[in-house]
Amino acid sequence: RKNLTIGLIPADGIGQEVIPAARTAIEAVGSDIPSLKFVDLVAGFETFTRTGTALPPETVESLKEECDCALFGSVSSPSRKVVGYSSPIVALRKILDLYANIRPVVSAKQVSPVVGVPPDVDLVVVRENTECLYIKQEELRVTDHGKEARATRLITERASRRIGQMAFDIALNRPRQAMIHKSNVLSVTDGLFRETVRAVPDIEPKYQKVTVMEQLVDSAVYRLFREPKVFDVMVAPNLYGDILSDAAAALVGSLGVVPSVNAGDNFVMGEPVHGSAPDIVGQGIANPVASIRSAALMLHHLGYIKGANRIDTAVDSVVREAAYLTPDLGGTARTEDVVNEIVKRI
Ligand code: NAD
Ligand code: K
Ligand code: MN
Repeated sequence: RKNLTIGLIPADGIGQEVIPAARTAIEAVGSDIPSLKFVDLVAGFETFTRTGTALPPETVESLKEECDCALFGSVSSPSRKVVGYSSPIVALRKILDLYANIRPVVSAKQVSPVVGVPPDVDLVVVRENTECLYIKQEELRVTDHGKEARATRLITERASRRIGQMAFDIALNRPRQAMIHKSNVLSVTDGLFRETVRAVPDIEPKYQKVTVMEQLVDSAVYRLFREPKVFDVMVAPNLYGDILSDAAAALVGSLGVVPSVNAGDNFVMGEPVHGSAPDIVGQGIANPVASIRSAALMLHHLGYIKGANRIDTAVDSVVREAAYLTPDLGGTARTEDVVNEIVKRI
């Protein structure tokens, strides 16, 4: 690869604070990435209130035509329906066919100030990213007995198979794969997911060496808290994967350290798992680690292994020191202290 053009979409809230941090970290390994270029792009609720659309066509066009990959921050989606608004991140995953959301959740070793955090969590949530309840087909009608709301949940064989393949690929380097579902209740939808993922090794024998286990989603959350070490790769439909990764984030101390990539066959987008964190926005204390690690994960996915490893190694060493922990991890460091130190160590 000759050039690397990265679209930057900080979007709302602390996205504006942590995506510039991720950019700084990538620039610090710039010598490993020839012809690095950044393109600033807009999306989000603030963009919606300003322009009437949360995902301007120019942003989509630039991502498709100009960018090799992107970093997305976080969007502030209102809990109530706002006419004309629709989440740009859900739309982007669909438009760019980023069908897998890969979320490694790893304990930062020796984060001693974080009380009660088990030191040995090391798992990857592989979340299906295009369907399930996130197709957002909801309807509201008024009946004789009051309002009635319905949502359609879509599970297809195609999407289940490709997320299954992605998960088995990741599991080739790890001993175990757990399928998470609720097919005891939802035997048709989750049943199809389960059956399709289970059948992946029949199609591709190289996956037969992976040990497969299953766990219903509710008891999976319970077990995650009781004995996180049993989990390795967790593959799940969209909604369960979303919930599981936030739960797993609690185990490692904070959502502020958990990265992800949205990956498809032709594009990859790094994105911290957390949202726009309105409770801490503008205070300069957002933890930039999730975004910086998302940048490293994205570079790794693109084959820039050396640059990715340099970022990760620097982050590993910085989060070991109490002086560089932000308030979410029990410290008093500010975003810029952490970023400066990471860049220094890179
Ligand atoms: P959130 O992830 O924004 O925040 C949850 C808690 O974690 C808050 O206490 C927050 O301060 C803390 N936190 C999150 N990231 C942090 C960081 N980097 N450093 C320090 N602390 C951090 O979830 P929420 O409060 O449920 O949602 C807020 C908004 O974010 C909502 O509008 C929601 O729609 C949106 N959201 C967006 C995405 C996305 O962009 N993909 C994901 C989740 C939520
Ligand atoms: K996010
Ligand atoms: Mn989420």
